[in-house]
Parts: sequence; C-alpha cells; structure tokens
Amino acid sequence: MHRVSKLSFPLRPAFFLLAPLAIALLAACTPDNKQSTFGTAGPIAKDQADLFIFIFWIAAVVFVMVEAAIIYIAIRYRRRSDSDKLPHQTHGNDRLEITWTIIPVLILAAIAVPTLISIWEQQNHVPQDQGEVLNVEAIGHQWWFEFRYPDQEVIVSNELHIPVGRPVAFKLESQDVIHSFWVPKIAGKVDMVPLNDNYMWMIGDEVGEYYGQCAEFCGIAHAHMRFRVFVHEEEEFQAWLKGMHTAPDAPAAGSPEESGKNLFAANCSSCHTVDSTAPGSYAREVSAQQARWNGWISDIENSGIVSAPNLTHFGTHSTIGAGLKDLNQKTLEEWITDPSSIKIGTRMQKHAAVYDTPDKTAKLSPSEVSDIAAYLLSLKPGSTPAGETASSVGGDADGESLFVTNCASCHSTGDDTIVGPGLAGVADRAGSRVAGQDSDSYLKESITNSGAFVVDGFAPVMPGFSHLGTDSIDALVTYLKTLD
Ligand code: HEC
Ligand code: HEC
Ligand SMILES: [Cu+2]
Repeated sequence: MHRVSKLSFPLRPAFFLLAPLAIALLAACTPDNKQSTFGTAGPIAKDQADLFIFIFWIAAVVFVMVEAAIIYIAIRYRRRSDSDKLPHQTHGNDRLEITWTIIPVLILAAIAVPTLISIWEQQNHVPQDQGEVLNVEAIGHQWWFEFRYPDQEVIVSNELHIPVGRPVAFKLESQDVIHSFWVPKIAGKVDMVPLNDNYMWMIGDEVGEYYGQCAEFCGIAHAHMRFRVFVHEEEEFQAWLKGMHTAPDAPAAGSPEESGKNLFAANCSSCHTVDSTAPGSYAREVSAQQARWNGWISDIENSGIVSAPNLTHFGTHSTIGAGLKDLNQKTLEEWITDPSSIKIGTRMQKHAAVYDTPDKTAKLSPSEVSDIAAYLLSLKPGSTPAGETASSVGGDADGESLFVTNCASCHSTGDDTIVGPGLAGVADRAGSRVAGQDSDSYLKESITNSGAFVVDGFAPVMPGFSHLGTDSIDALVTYLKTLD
C-alpha cells in the first residue's frame, strides 16, 4: 500500500512566515493607502474599482464552486481498498463537455461587456458637459515627469495642478523609453510611449493631494519615478496659474539667495530653467528642452546637458526627486551635494559638470550648496504684477552680470569647454568664422540667432537670446570682447 510521503518542508514555520507577509501585502489595499486603488477620488478610478469588484466576485464564486467540487470528488471517490478497479469513465460525454464550454463563455461574456464599454468610454470620451476641458501634455523622462499646459502656457515638473470637478484631457508622451502614467486614486494607467502619443482623461472629484507613479519598468530609478497631483478649488487653481505667470522678487543684494542665484546660473542653468513666467517663455522652454535633449543624443556618454525639470517657482513645490521626499532646505542640500543620496541613477549626477569629481559629489562648498538651496526655495510668485518681465533679464545691461545669468552655465570665460566652447579670445576668432562677417556682427548673430553658424565639434544646442533686447545684447558683445 502506498503512503503519502512527508512534505519536504515543515508546514507550520512556513505558515508563520508567510501569514504576516500576506497581511502586510494586503494592508497596501486599505482604502486609506495613498497608492491604493480603493477609496477612489475620481469617476475613472471609481469605474475601474467597481469593475474590479464585479470581476472579483465572479472569480470568487467560481473559485469556491470549483474548489468545493474538487474537495468533494477527492473525498467521495478516493481509493478505498487495494482493488485496482477503475471508476466509471466519462470521456466523450457530449452533454458534460458542452456544459463546461458554455458556462465559461457566459462568464467571460459577462466580464467582457462592461470591460469593453469602460475601455471605450475612458479612452474616447472626454466629457464635454462637465465644465471647460483642461488640456495637459504629460511627458515621461528617465526618471521624472514634465507637465505642459499648452493653452495657459505653463510648464511644471513632477507636481501637477488641476481644478476639482473639471475634465482634464491628457496627451501622453515619452522622450526616452516607455513609461506609464498612473494616479491610482483618480485614474490610470496608460503607457507613455516614445513617438506614439496616447490619450486619456480624468476628473478629480475631491480637493486634495494625490500620489502618482510610473507603472512601467523604465530603468534603474523606475520605482523612484513618482509625482503628485494637487486637486484645487477652481479659484485656487486660477490663482496658481496666475502665480506661474508672476516673476519672483529679485533677491536682496548681499543675501544668500543672491549668491545662490549666481551659483545656480553658473552651475545649473544649462539644464534647468527658473524663469518661465514672462510671455514667450513657454515656447522658449519647449525649444530649449528639445535642444538639451538633442545635445544629449549627440553625445550620450559625455554630454554636459540633458532635458531636465523646469524649476520655475520651485519654492512652491512640496517634494523633491520626482515626488520622493518632502522638499525643505535639508533635503535640497542633500540633493545638490549628492543626488544619489536621495535617488540613484539620475542623469543630473551623471552629466552635470559640477559632479565631475572622484566621488561624484558636487564641487561646491557647504555654504555654496546652502545658498543655492536658499535661492531655489525663495522662488515663488513675487509682488511684480503678472506679465512684467523679471528683472534678471536685461535691465541695467551690465554685460558681465548678463553673462553670468544667461551664459556661464555653458561657457567658461577661459579655455575650458563646458557645454559650449570657452570664450577666451573669442573676439579674435570671431572675425574669421564666417566669410564677409566682421567680429561684432558674428558675435551678435551668435547670441540672437545661434543656429546660423555652429562651431565644429559642438552640438547645436545654444538657445537664441534675442528676447534679451538690443541694449543687453550690445552689452554682452562688449563684454565678450574683453575676454582674452
Ligand atoms: C546635466 C543637466 C543638469 C544640470 C547641469 C543640473 N541638473 Fe538638476 N536635474 C537634472 C535632471 C535630469 C533632473 C531629474 C532627476 C531625476 O529625478 O531623475 C534634475 C533634478 C533636479 C532637481 C529636482 C527637481 C524635482 O522636482 O524633483 C533639483 C532641485 C535640481 N535638479 C537642482 C539642480 C541644481 C541646484 C543644479 C546645479 C548645482 C543642477 N540641478 C544641475 C539635470 C541637471
Ligand atoms: C545651453 C548652453 C549654452 C548657453 C546657455 C549659451 N551658449 Fe553659446 N554656445 C553653446 C554651444 C554648444 C556653442 C557651440 C555650437 C554653436 O556654435 O552653436 C556656442 C557658441 C557660442 C559662440 C560662438 C563661439 C565661437 O567660438 O565661435 C558665442 C559667441 C556664444 N556661444 C555666446 C554665448 C552667449 C553670449 C551666451 C549667453 C547670452 C551663450 N552663448 C549661451 C552653448 C550655449
Ligand atoms: Cu518611468
């Protein structure tokens, strides 16, 4: 007589090990959990959760019935003696086979109908009768999110702001690999695919702060690629939009913020924009971002630039590292000193010249780091009325300070290459760059229409600066001619 051999692992310890694990995993489903798809706050997430519950109960009934039948049959027809007589065989029983084909077909049909209706509605029907539709372009980057509001000409990174109860129509794009856009409590999830735009919409039903997460494995920092969604009362949302068009106040002379501003211009502004508040800055940022990306593509290993989060009014943000940590002086200092202490794998640390050190931490003293952090935290809508340009652009037309603010992140005043060529002696070579063009007009054209002539061995990533105005450009040319 055969005996069931003993299990090769001890059952009881396994149970004590696995039970707490299962409970811990299930805890993630509590409706209060920020990333749980239960406890929804928008119609799309709600429909999806309802559909899930509906399918869950069908599956639960099927599970119980099948398990019950298995247990019943195993006991009822178990081997009772040493007799080798086979039980009655049912192979080829038409009635049984038709029955167990039809039942699953009916079950699958019951699941397919509401599923297909939901998919169709959610993809194709941005509701037109629930207030004005807000258009947003969401772009996935390794490893952060960019949000563009084309109609309002606003760009933000990692923190999306939307009005409560109004439909938001998304165009989803990716600049590099496949990412996926997911706001568990409000809507989701749809892939962000390079060169193939996807569309989705959502409505936030309740004012509040919600978590977003990239839901498609996209490289080393995938799990750290998050974002926040702030759902505002309409009035608050309009105030936020207005703030995004209001320049910050200039830092007080001699303050840490002022020192931070200059350090930022010299070390960080080749990748990050901080002044997208003035009219025209939206289009400029879109093309600057593309140029940074082209610069990276043209030299993936050594490029000094790469598309990066827009830091306009960064002081109003509540998170850092794409939704990873709360934003404050301390976390910001940690990030600037050594981004991987907060998030591994950032392109910032890999490409920014300021991290070109043996241990990959910033070439900045603790007080310089602190000044930059203070400056970034001070970036908030100021008292300048919307529409007026920031004082950092042009103004007193001092060539050197214009250079520090606008050019120093890509150009050294010596021979070193940062992103562009070092500008020592540029006036001497300027006269012989383009046949028939003298030094002054070459320098002027380099600044206003930078694509007209591209220096050999460099990527065409320098943005145009005609928005600075004639006086500032003349001052810059005068300053460049002093460099030797
Ligand atoms: C080579 C381009 C590059 C340079 C130069 C650069 N950064 Fe970044 N920065 C990035 C990229 C890319 C990210 C996104 C990193 C991520 O989340 O994966 C980023 C992210 C950030 C963030 C976080 C934004 C957010 O919402 O999470 C801050 C703050 C920041 N950078 C500050 C700085 C400062 C300060 C400097 C200068 C000391 C600097 N950066 C220089 C590319 C750059
Ligand atoms: C995003 C980086 C970046 C910024 C910011 C930038 N440049 Fe450039 N610049 C470059 C690159 C790259 C080149 C070389 C390729 C080319 O000619 O376009 C260049 C070329 C030049 C040249 C031609 C140099 C030569 O040897 O012929 C001049 C002059 C110049 N830049 C001046 C400026 C001035 C002035 C500013 C600020 C108002 C500025 N650049 C801002 C990247 C930048
Ligand atoms: Cu991703």
